[in-house]
Amino acid sequence: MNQPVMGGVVSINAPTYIKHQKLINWVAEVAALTKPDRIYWCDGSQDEYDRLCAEMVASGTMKKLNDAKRPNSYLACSDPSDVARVEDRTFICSEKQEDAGPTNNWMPPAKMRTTLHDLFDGCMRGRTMYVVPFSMGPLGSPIAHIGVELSDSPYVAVNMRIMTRMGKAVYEVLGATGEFVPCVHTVGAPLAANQKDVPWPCNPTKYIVHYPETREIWSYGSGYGGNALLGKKCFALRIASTMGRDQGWLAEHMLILGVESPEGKKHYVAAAFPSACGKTNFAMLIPPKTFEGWKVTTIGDDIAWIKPGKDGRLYAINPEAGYFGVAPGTNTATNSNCMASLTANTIFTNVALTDDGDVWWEGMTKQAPDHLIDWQGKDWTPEIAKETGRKAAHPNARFTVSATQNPVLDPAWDDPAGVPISAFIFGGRRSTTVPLVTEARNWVEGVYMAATMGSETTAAAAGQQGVVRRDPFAMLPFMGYNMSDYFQHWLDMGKKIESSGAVQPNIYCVNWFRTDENGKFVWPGFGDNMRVLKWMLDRIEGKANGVENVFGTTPEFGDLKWDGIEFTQQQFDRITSIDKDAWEAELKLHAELFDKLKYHLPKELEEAKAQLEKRLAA
Ligand code: O2Y
Ligand code: MN
Repeated sequence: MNQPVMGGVVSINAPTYIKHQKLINWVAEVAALTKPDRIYWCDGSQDEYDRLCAEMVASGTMKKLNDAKRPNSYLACSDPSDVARVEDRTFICSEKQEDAGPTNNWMPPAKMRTTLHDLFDGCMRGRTMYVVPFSMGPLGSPIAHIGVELSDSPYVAVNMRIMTRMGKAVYEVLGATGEFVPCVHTVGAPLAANQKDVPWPCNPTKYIVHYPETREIWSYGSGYGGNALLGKKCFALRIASTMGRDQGWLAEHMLILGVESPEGKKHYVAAAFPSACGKTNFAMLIPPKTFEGWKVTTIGDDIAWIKPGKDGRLYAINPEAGYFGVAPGTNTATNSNCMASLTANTIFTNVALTDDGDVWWEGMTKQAPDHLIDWQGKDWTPEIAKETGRKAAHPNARFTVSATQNPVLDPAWDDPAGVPISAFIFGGRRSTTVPLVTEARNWVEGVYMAATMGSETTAAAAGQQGVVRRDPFAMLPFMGYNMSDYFQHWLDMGKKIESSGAVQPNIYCVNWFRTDENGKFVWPGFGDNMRVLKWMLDRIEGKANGVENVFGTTPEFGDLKWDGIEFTQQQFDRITSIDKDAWEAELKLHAELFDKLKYHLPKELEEAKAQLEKRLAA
């Protein structure tokens, strides 16, 4: 049954259905370095998932929730030091520093390899190394790619089963010689003989390392989210963006949704927002009741892989198979489709535990339960929260759930051909300055809008919150190469579509987050974003008006459908007005960004900026 290959002390015991000798040799090599006690080859079955979860319940890593409340669901609470992506420990190790660019941490690959070699030497002692084969995208799709993650975390193995197409079938697609992205992950906490484990092993030293030229990922010290589930940000964005540059496609931090009109006309749009700007909510949007017959369906909530089709149009897949969404703030009013997705078969991380064995987080219900065990295992009551400000759930608490539990999952979500993209939307969290919606007049203007996006920071990444940071294309933490070369790649893709004779997708810039003098959001957001979406689709169909201004084309009050909401012209003006002084200041920030990115910065973008400045001054 097995093909034993000795790699150091541990027996490799690769299953005989794996025909890929290079993969087996690589597993042996990594095992020889990391020295796990055992190697386990994941098959992706339900039995395996249940068994690994039961083992984690026994070891204290997870709690099983009350089956009567939330069947087959679990709660994991991380070490308090390991709660978010660690951008300052994330490295792009290209041979040349300018290929990583000024927005990425960089170290020469040879130097990083030496550092990591020492850290990985024996790092899995006392643990099991899980071999996790996964496909990003529908198995065998021409838009999909394969990865294999070696991890000493069973939490990673079970989360990868939800987040990707994980298991045996991947080896069939790989065959004897197929390409895969090798991903090595360790929590960095080897166990000495008889040493008792902790519920969430991790290491204060963290490295999230990408080698774009050899397409490898090495992650050390964290068991959390994007640091550890290497198919997500590391592969599907950082490594895939470099693959896209080299192969002529796009790997983007974008949700993909389908919108169907009452007449049955359907469009797919892809939308980029920085972390924790409500991408999951937008992807599962429920139109207002007055939008009878309009349907919004989800292809993906976080990442899009987009390749040109034979007809020259862009076709997108969601490379993921599940959602790793932010729990706090999610409720039946903000995202009832999401809440419906979470009723069973879900892994929760860093939310609070109720006395009857269910979960709770801030914003889940209007009234908090009288008593909870918070994400750090401490008693929590509303009174304690009032006195201390202590949250029951960590602000970056997450759920991991299969896409198939989403009641509005698009029928084409698993289509290997992908879906044609009619529009790109770029948005940020801006309390001032940026209007509700603007349509770019052409591809270059759209790329300029996306390149200069800014957003107020949130809890999704470690670091200061609430400050505006430039986040081009919402890709700042996820770019695998030089940002200016990426802008050029987008410009080239636009030209490629144009020269094929296909219609380029429209490009829009949106901002749901402008506030009034009391700091309250003026735009209701959530389902009401449908009003903006409808205007975009009507524009694509040539059915809606707009007015040209300094930055592009925007709707007038009467161009949006207002049935079912009391929203005044005055409120509309408040979120669409263009403050000349604010924009002069904003353009100075664009200039600062362009100065930082001056190496290889496309001339077209500098020209677009000069034209904007001219129009603003007129
Ligand atoms: O990956 C994490 O640890 C949390 S951040 C995250 C999770 C899911 C989707 N997007 C993000 C993000 O930061 O953009
Ligand atoms: Mn994201």
